[in-house]
Amino acid sequence: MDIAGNIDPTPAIRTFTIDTGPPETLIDSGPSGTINVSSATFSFHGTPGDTAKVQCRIDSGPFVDCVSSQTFAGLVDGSHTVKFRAEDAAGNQDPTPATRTFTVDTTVYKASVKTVRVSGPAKARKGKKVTYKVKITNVGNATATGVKLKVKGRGINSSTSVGTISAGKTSTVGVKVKCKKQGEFKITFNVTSKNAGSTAVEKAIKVTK
Ligand SMILES: [Ca+2]
Repeated sequence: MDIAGNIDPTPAIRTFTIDTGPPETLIDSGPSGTINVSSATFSFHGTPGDTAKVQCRIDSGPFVDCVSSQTFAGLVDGSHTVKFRAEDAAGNQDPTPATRTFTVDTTVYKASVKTVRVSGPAKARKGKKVTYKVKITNVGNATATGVKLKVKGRGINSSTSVGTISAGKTSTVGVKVKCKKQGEFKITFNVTSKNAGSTAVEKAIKVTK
């Protein structure tokens, strides 16, 4: 306005935006809990939509620019933590990065009943019962399930359920067999399982009158 009271018809206007609100970061997908592979892929985004970029870090590494989806590879067995931090055009960073912790375990778990040891008599009388002690060892690193012991020979046919054998443990099974037939023959002790393979051991016996 001048002395005469005239108002400037074109007042000076400056438009600017004050942006002090940091964005929020959201993880859309990616592993949690325990995974059996050495890499992990995450998708994520910043909100609101004016997020200029997202930075990621894994474990004690630095925050670096990353784009969804991001794969972290070559992960060693153990616990890992990833963080995602959105940043807007004004440079405001999410003060509370989105965090996910997961565990990598690439150990291969397998049960194996390779070791079977049989002890018992080499001679018997016809019509009598003899007892064998069968030691079954699970040499694997996982529980063996559905373990069965089948004993077969001349006139001999029996099946015993052993059940489960823990990793690295031995189950001892006592089996009584009746020697119905005379002669020299072999008795087969066959161990089978649902997940730990099978193995057979033979033992010679002489059955007399
Ligand atoms: Ca946050």
